[in-house]
Amino acid sequence: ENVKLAGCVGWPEDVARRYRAEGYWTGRPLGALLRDAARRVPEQTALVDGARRFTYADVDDAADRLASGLDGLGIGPGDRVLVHLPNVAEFVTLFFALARLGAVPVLALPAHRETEILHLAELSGAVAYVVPDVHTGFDHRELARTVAARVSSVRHVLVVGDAQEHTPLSAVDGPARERPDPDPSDVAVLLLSGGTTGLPKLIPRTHDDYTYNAVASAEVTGLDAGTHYLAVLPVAHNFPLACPGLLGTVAVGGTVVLAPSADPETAFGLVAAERVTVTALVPPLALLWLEAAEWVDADLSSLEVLQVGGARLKASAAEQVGPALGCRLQQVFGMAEGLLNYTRADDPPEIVADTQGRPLAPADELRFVGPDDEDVAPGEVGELLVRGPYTIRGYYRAEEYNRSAFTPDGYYRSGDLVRRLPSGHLVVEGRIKDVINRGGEKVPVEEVENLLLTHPAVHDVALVGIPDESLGERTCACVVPHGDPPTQRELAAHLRAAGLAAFKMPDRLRVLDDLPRTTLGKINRKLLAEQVSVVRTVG
Ligand code: J2J
Repeated sequence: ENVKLAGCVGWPEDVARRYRAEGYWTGRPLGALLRDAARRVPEQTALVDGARRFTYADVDDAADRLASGLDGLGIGPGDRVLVHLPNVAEFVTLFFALARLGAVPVLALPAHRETEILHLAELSGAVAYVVPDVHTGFDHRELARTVAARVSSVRHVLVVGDAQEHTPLSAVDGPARERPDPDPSDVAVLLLSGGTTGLPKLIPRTHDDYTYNAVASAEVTGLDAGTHYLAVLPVAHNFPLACPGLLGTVAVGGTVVLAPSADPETAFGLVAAERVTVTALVPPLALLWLEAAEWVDADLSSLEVLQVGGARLKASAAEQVGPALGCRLQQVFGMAEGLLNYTRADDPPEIVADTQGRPLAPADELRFVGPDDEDVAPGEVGELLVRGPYTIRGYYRAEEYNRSAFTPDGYYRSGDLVRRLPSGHLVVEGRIKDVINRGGEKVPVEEVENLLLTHPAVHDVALVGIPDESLGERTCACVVPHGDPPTQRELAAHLRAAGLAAFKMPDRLRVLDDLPRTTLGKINRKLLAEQVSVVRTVG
């Protein structure tokens, strides 16, 4: 057992030895990425957040001081800290401060609300909850009150900005000093799974595996000290955090520019002003950028690489990226559980347009299986199973779920239906897991259904994905009513009152007399999705 945080599943000892011997795991903790850059290029701009600019020396010092301050609050190795911050500089200092302490950030998304946050706080046993004061009109201090009152492990609420009765993060301070490095095989971060059935799961990533993830990704994406990476997506997500994202950029001593919002006008302004070279988008945003490039007057000539991932990008959109934005497209098929696939700079154009890339590491082991868990014929579509040097062997504190989410020999069952071309590139064809991929935002079907069932007018419900031009798919709640059918507005209000993230609100409502079932009595989701996807023409 090489992971000391209780509730985690480590790699078998012989496998771990091999990953070290083959150079995947170098023993470098995440905190060292920043430290090394601060030594090499102390005066280089590390971080831009609005009018605030920080050199590597600044961020390094701020992280050390914050680490001491957190230490002073009694936060130490192995403690979980629930981080619920948007793209602000404090996210970066806090992330590295925790890395240096050996404490473990739990990375919630800005869109998450009470339902998700309470679940994450309880599941992780977080000792602290870190929030902005008000973000996009939502007062996080109020939510923090609820969390502190309801989750007994939470001893500290730290606020970026006006803290009211809570502790301002800026007051958490102490002398900058070097500390002993955490063990590189320790858990460094708990990411959220977008890919699982039921409530969100926590993904334990170690220093060794996540450092490899960021450094190797920086290499395939071609980052170097001249990189200006624009973080458009929330940096709490694996893609902009470490694929190569923020951590990959720090690893090469480049500059990270934090975008306060993802809309093209804001982002294009930052691209022009900061001479941005690389950014990462989900497909709906990429489509928006392609359109906006025609009417927003901004100099995008610095852009070299646009990464697109999180959901399938249409080939027609992929082909437009070069001509419209004047940069190279990199498709990314990734998952917070580990495996990353990238198209490469020297791939032929049709591979870049038509595939979701190929695995990052030569040691990534992929299988494509049918319902019987047998390998499908080469080139056929099967469920993608994976294990490798940066793919987890188990979710955090999920012993029972892990038995079905992983094979006995340690492969992660991705739930994605994928085929592999002779070149090794992958094409994502669909999925078998109960998650709706709403333009890269993952909607866990069961979680939403269970909340909908608590509405008095809902007798039975199924949430299904229906095709959508820009999002790829959107959600439709198929409701069998109890008495008068509820309206979509009532259902949304009900879910909002329960504190569910806005992206999980059903986009559509269909009222039905009953739900189609399989012979085993389970809801026939496939048939249901087909039924409600049919555009009804009025005769
Ligand atoms: C189709 N489906 C895709 C793609 C992810 C980089 C990029 C994305 C994520 C991510 C990530 C897809 N085409 N190009 O962590 O580092 C779907 C699959 C996958 C699930 C994982 C990264 N790229 N997907 O999206 O953990 O279904 O990670 O299993 O949020 O998104 O979701 P998530």
